[in-house]
Amino acid sequence: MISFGRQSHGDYYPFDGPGGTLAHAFAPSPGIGGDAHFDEDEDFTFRSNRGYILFMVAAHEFGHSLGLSHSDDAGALMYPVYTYRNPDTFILPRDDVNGIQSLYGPNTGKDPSVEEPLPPTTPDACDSTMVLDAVTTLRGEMFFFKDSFFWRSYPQSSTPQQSLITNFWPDAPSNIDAAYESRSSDKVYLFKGRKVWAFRGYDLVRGYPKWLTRFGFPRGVRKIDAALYDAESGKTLFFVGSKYFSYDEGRKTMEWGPPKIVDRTFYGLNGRVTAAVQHRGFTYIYTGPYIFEYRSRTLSRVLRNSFFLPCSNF
Ligand SMILES: [Ca+2]
Ligand SMILES: [Ca+2]
Ligand SMILES: [Zn+2]
Ligand SMILES: [Zn+2]
Repeated sequence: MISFGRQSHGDYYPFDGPGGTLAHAFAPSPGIGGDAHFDEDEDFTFRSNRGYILFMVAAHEFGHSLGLSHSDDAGALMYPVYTYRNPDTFILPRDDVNGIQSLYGPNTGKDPSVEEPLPPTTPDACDSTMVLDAVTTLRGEMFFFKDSFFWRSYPQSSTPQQSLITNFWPDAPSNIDAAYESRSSDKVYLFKGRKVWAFRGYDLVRGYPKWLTRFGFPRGVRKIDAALYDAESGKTLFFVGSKYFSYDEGRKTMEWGPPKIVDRTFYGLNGRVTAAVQHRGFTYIYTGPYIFEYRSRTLSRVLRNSFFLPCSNF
């Protein structure tokens, strides 16, 4: 039985008004088992990122109705925190597929001629070959992007927290190319292809996304590999292939002249830049799963992803 109710609605689990609990469902058993109840006081929506998408909430609850409990995989449908996701492109994640198949077995009636999308997996910090999409600071924290996710590292905690990008910025793209924080304007910029998004706090800045050309890139630049705000010079470096462009944050103009060669500035770097960030006076240039640490343009050591993102499975 599927129903909507508010406050006390006939079981021992009254709802709590707007926010808080969105719905609940009972594990398989006789009587109330399998039933799903939705809080009538919530703003459920079909597609909008204001309010809660009923499809996502219902899919989670029916997981409970079928016997699944919560997952600690931040990408799972059965993760206990509601996150905005586009229901048109949602594919049941691997963790939930594994969960439901552990109860009911795999689908034996599959039509082999129909190609089904692969269940997405959540990036794992224990994967030593993982290549991050982008890294940035944001109001004293560090953000590490990969696919639809980021890890957020709080200064007061040693274990970075993983969540979906849309959990923080519902309007943001996934699989971004680059990111950086402009401290002077208190904005964070996310880059994907020829577009750039700017956020202040959780909010998309009015007028965004904009085209890359807004920064003064030549037309031939179709995407950037990484972005780095350099506190010393007040410039943002945009890495494209073996070169980089410098953007003056104060004057809001791209530096005149041809782009510079990356490894003439960052000696010792031996691969394409994949991400970059400054933190506590050091510059960290990522190339694949390696991090090159520089202090005033001098290479001090080569680290691995695990330096900031320790593997916490054991
Ligand atoms: Ca509620
Ligand atoms: Ca990148
Ligand atoms: Zn109920
Ligand atoms: Zn739940």
